[in-house]
Amino acid sequence: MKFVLRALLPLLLLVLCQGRAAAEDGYDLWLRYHPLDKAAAARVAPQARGIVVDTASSPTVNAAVSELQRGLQGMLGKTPAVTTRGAADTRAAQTDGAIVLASRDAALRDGVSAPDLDALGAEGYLLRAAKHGGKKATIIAANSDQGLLYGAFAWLRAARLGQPLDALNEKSAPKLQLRMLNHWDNLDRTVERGYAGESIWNWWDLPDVTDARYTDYARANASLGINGTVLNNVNSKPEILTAPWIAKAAAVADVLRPYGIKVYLSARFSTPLELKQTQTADPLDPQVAAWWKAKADEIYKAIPDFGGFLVKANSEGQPGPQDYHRTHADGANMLAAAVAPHKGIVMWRAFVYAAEKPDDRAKQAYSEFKPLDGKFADNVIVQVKNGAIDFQPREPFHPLFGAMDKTPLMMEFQITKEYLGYSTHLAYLGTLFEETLHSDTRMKGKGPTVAQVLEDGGHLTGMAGVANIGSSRNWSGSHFDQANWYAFGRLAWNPQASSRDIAKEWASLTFTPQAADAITDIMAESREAVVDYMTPLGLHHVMGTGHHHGPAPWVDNLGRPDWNPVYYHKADKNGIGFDRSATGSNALAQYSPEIARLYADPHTTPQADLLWFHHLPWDYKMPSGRTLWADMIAHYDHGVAQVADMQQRWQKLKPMIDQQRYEETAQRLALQLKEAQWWRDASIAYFQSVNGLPLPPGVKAPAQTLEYYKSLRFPYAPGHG
Ligand code: GCW
Repeated sequence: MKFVLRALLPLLLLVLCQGRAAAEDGYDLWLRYHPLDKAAAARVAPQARGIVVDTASSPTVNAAVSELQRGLQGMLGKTPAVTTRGAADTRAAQTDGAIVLASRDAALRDGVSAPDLDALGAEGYLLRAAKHGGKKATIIAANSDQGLLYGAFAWLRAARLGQPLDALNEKSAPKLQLRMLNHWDNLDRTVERGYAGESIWNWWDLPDVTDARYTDYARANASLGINGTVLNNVNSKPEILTAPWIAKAAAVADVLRPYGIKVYLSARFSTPLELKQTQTADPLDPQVAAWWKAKADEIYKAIPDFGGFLVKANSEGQPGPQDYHRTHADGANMLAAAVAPHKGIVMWRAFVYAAEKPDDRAKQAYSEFKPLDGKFADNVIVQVKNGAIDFQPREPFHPLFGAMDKTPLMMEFQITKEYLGYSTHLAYLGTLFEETLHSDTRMKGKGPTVAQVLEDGGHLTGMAGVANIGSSRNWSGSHFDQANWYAFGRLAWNPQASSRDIAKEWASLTFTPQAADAITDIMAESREAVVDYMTPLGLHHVMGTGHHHGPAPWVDNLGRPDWNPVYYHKADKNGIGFDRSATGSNALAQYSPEIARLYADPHTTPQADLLWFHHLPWDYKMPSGRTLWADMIAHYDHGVAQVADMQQRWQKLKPMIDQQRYEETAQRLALQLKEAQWWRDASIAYFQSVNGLPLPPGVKAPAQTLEYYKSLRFPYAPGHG
């Protein structure tokens, strides 16, 4: 027996070790409650001797308790005892070091002031080292169960980030009301612009089978304060609003509800007509309005806290009110009236452009929505993409921000990286989000910034992120793409937070505090690297047709002018760039007079947006002293060099990162380097074929001919139909 054991021991150890390594597949996200080292455990354990639930029990409170238990079990290897109301006197003397989940009343008894609690609003929380029943304790207080849940996550975060738990005094309340994911998930489980496997929603098995992953999804989102999710693609199908699918959505809603996450659906404007239940989808037709009212009633019966509808109308071929010569406001208000009795809302997208209109695509949303300012019902919020074209690696902020005084606007960011290298390129989007949010609209001299516009939006405020979540084991397709989900959630809670702080926090929680600074440095430079090797100096939309993978600045033969890269860069023998000043499309006039004035002159236009607003000669003198052509090339080269740099920095971190996540990231960085080089080479080869200029001295010629780059095809690229 002994001998057998001894012989088996190495095998056993191997299995155990592999078991541990396998746990490092990224599934745990930033909620990775691994055993703390000795010093950290000595700091945390005395502050977590018990959990006291000084509030009435509810599914949400239970979720908070079980998260604390899970976290403490993971970090300390033991679960503290829980004292609940009813079962015991929760105010009776405990030992020092309990975590107390305190309702408003309980918090007042523990000495938290009413104004402090008032400041938390409906969803905020407070963490404070105080006394409870005469003993030292940490009070987690809130005005709602949801606030307590957020507080529990915040305490766990503080514990893992090494904050002094015995001196906690943190108050936090969300600055926006709607903190929302938008899934572009189709009913067949494909995901438009999804690079992380199939849809997380297993529609086929629902409603009878609810994947355990839905609960982990809810935990991850609640840990960031995300409180809403649109389950299906904005390119929506009528079926989603039929009884079987409402039942499926209801089953998901049941799982998410304890975590404070409401379910919303994308509605196709022509649904009643396509289901052959009305003769038209005209929003002013009483029969149509009645159909939507009845439909809303039906949905609310199944999902009493249903959030409402998200609508993409009259954009890229989707039906909408304009099909009946009605306005976006007519359409939105009709739907809004249907959900209003249930306190539902309508999020109406401003991402509209039409091929028939010869005007600059960047101007169309503003042109259509600005005249409608003040015409939307109270429960409508207009959802505006961060920039006026389409989720490019860099765009100036959308001119609608700051221009709609009487209409609440919410931000739409894209978390999934449709245009920034899918889930293979490492690009931290926190810096992109922050850049837009910090942009100064200069509508009132100095300010408001886009973040302030969002926060002052009126009685509805919000931010949406197009999700990068799928059924892939690590959720987002790559480990670093998890950071983009994280950053979105943290910025939706506080749009003025620093992307660098968020990156560091994420890196500490997801990897290890020892590597956090180095990882943060990689992240901080990563998105600018993408801009440099793909679209430097304000270039945009030069990606491959349809799938948007790789460079294709040469494409000029698509059905509509504004689908062609040549439409966006307008390069010819003499120069390059889109003139959006008064001599061109004058999109600049949609911004505040001060921005319009500043950007009218290429010399006072930020270099990063130069070719977005100006068409300039190839020999235009840049502040660097180089010509525009030489400067562009320098940017391409810099982008490639940055990726090489990121790769080397990652290699140095090897001893600090578990093997699986190290390798998976290293492989992607190697691929990114190849693709960055491809972007650089193909772009230079093409633009050189247009301008006929020699390469500046010392610049390496592209590795292949332009014909070679043009010949590449990607019919099976993911995320695209
Ligand atoms: O970014 C573009 C995408 C489309 C998307 C559209 C939109 C859902 O290429 O795939 O459709 O924007 O935002 O509606």
